[in-house]
Amino acid sequence: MSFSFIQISDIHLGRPFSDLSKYSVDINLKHLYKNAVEKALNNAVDFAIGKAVDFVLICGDTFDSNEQDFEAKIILKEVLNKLLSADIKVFLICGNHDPLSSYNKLTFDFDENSPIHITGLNSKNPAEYTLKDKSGKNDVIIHAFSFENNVLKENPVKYFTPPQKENGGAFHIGMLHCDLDCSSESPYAPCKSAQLKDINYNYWALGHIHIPSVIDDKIVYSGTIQGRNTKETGVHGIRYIKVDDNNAIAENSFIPLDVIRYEDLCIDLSSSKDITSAASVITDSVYDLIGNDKNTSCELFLLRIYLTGMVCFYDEINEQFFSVLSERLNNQTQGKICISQINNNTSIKADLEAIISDEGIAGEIYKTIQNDDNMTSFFNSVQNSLQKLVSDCNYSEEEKQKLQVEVLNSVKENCINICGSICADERTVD
Ligand SMILES: [Mn+2]
Repeated sequence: MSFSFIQISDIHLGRPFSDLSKYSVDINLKHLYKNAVEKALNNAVDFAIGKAVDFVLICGDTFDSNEQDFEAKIILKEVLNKLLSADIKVFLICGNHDPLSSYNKLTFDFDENSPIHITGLNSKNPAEYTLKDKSGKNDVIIHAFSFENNVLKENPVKYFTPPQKENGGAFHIGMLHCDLDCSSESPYAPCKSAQLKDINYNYWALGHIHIPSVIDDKIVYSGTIQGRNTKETGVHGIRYIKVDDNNAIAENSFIPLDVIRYEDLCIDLSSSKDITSAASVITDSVYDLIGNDKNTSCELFLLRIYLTGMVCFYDEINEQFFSVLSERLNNQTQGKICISQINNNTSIKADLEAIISDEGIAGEIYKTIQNDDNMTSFFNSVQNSLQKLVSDCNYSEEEKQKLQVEVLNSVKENCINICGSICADERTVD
């Protein structure tokens, strides 16, 4: 048979949005914040029902805390019931935020025959679920592992059984909430991707890492369904997987379903001649960013903008410029964009002729950095100080050369910049 499923993770029901005070956020949006996670989750349920998937995998941290709040429980129960009525099975593992010990059997009164499986609640942990197709043949085996408590310092891979001979024809899925390829000191189920590959399952549905990450086609973190802070920038959603008759993965797609999105936008203003053309460059970049999102689920973008490049209108990039631009973008998009303070990392464009003809410190610095011998010995002394670091990195000669060119170019650029500021100051004093 061919079948399909979705992978959801790190829903963190009950977790508030943070860092909001940094954005020019309209208080009327309170309702949106309150319901964004529930909306994203319902988007996932609608998607699953629309695609008539066979089952849904929920990979841990469904609740934000051991103390699941009442509303969070209601939301999950409603979602599970919707899937149940659509004849879609659900497999849920518990993560470090919502370990097994925090689940109450009375709250989730699904019996052993129910299509809702909370791993560890109705079965021993780790659990093995076998899904049969209509002919009664074993086709999918789900190996699921839950956190029993908030911390799991041991590597959980040993709890997973490799596919057995008699199940050779089945499609094996591992479900695990873990810290992959991290330090072995991690208190959140540290393990290695090579160990997962060795188990030889057809797919690993992982939870814990909030930024969606594909380790390879078969080992995937779907990421949190809805970003909740500035560390969780970028698009969020779920994974949709279709398996064909030959047990091959025919489709493995990321489906964006988030409602509010944090984004960092870095904009180079080097090519702008003046402040108004800089404003156009910024506006165009913002529209490009939100225009790239063909999916309509996202209702609000929270942007941090970083301006870079050398500009001759440095002094004009001020508070007034920021607030005018933020307000215009917010109005033009009917409130779809809120901007935090724009970070001005631009620098004054150096007037090279003024630097070259300068008879003071700026001219001296310029002459010094133009001398290759000076720069090589400068780099050597830096390299000597960082000897251990560079040798630890096992750089090849070619990579060291490349590093030298990059470092020296960046030093030169910054020096010229500083010289430009010195000359500009001298002019002002005149
Ligand atoms: Mn999490």
